[in-house]
Parts: sequence; structure tokens; C-alpha cells
Amino acid sequence: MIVYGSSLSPYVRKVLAFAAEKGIEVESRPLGLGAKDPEFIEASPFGKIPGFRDGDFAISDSSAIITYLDALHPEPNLIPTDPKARARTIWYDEFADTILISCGAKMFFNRVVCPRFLGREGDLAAADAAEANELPPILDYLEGVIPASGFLVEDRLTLADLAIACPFVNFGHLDLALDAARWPKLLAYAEGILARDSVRRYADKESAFLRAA
Ligand SMILES: N[C@@H](CCC(=O)N[C@@H](CS)C(=O)NCC(=O)O)C(=O)O
Repeated sequence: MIVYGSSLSPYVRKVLAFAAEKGIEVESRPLGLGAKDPEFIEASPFGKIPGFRDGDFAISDSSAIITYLDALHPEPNLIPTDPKARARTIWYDEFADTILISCGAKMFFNRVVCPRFLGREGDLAAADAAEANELPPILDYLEGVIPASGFLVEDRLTLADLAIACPFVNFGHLDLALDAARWPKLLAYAEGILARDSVRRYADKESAFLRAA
């Protein structure tokens, strides 16, 4: 099985971490944005990462890929079967994909991807506005829902935790000074999930790559 796309993308990182937690071996092909590899384009017709291939089956979108991996390997269970817990897990995945990451992307794309990989200046005003205005209410929401167990759903690791914590790797790459007095539970929670080998193995490689790039 092949996962196309650099794990600097939180969508790609989420898929890779999900596979690792499941014990599924995947080959990571760290393509960057705009890659034209025909096998990748067949998997991801709009060129978005991650793309995915398992033999002649090719698909894109992190949540679609995760749905496939989960159906192939139901254990360990990372998407609860209880109706409410399952819906809550999908909410956090969706919240991460559409609200948390789209805010984070304004910072990561404009401050890191544009200058370092696309050879052009990013929109730094948009990045600053996202950090100052958009991010704090999102983090306030998360601070209010972090349970004492350190896991968002069913007091055990689920897809929800991987989805919510993965964008915090990008916040680390950005050296964001997140306020530990305002978001103490959230920051401790994220640190706990990011310490898992499934995420850390990719985050560490990314840090080394960014240092060398
Ligand atoms: N909903 C998609 C979003 C994927 C996505 O937007 N990936 C970004 C990288 S973080 C991308 O490929 N952007 C390039 C583009 O939009 O052309 C998923 O969950 O996989």
C-alpha cells in the first residue's frame, strides 16, 4: 500500500499515524504539492495530498483512505462502534479537517511552504491574522472538551485524537507560542498524543527535513 504526499501535510500525517496505530505497513512516498506523477494523479485527480494506492485500487482524501484501512483492518478499533461515540469521533475528524487545519494552513502555507518550497513570498498578513483572530477561539473550544483521560472519545485512543493532534505538529514546526495559561489541558493533551511513536516517527523526520531544507 502506498500513501502519496509529504507528511508535512497534517492530512497525510493523520493517515500515516492511523496506519501505524493499526499495525498496517504502508510505503510513504513524500510527494510535494503540485506533483505530476501519473500514479499519484490517478489516485488524486485534483492533485491533493494524501493520495493512496493498494494494487489497482486508488483513492484520495484522508478520511476516505482511513475508512478503507479501517474496513480492511478493524482491529485495534480506532473508530468506535457505539453510535454516539462513533458520531463524536467523526465530528472531531471533520472539525480537524475543515476548521483546525484550514486555519493552521494559512500560517504553515504562507510562512513555510511558500518561501521554502515554492520560491515565493507568502501572504504573511493572512498568516498573522489567522494566528491572532482565527486560532484562539478554535483552541478555546478544544480546551473546553479535553477529558481528564487524555483521550477525546471513550477514554482511549481513537481517530479523533490523531485527527486533532496532528495539526499541532505543524504548530510546532511554526514555533507558535501557544499560551499554556489559556490552554493548559489542550497543550498537555496534544503533547501526550504527539509523543506516541505513530506520530513522532513522522514529526521527527519532518523536523530534520525542515532543518536541512
Ligand atoms: N479533504 C482532503 C484535503 C487534502 C488537502 O487539501 N491537502 C492539501 C495539503 S495540506 C493539498 O493537497 N493542497 C494542494 C491543493 O489544494 O492544490 C483530505 O482530507 O485529504
